[in-house]
Amino acid sequence: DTGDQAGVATKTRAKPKKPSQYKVLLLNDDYTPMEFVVIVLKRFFRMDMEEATRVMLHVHQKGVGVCGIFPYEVAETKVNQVMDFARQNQHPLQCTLEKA
Ligand code: NFA
Repeated sequence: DTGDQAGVATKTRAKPKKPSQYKVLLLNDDYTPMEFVVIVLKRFFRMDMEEATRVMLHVHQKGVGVCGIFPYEVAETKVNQVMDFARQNQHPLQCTLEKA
């Protein structure tokens, strides 16, 4: 530190920052079957049946819900996996990122 006040440390050094965290959000739509959303939450977010059902119903009722919070690269991978899986099965399910 190069603080000019005696005994007062100032923040001059580069401080390692925690990697920023991102929420992975699932959006409601009128067409994706509820069972498919539960499968997605179990497969990509390692939820059990009870938690997957709770999160699916939350998204269904509120319009949006959080599947999990991850470092950016992990969150981006999850979004891509969900979007690919939905597309392969011809469902319009949408998944996105938001800074936590
Ligand atoms: N709203 C969808 C339905 O009634 C279910 C759904 C829930 C879709 C959560 C997307 C996300 N079939």
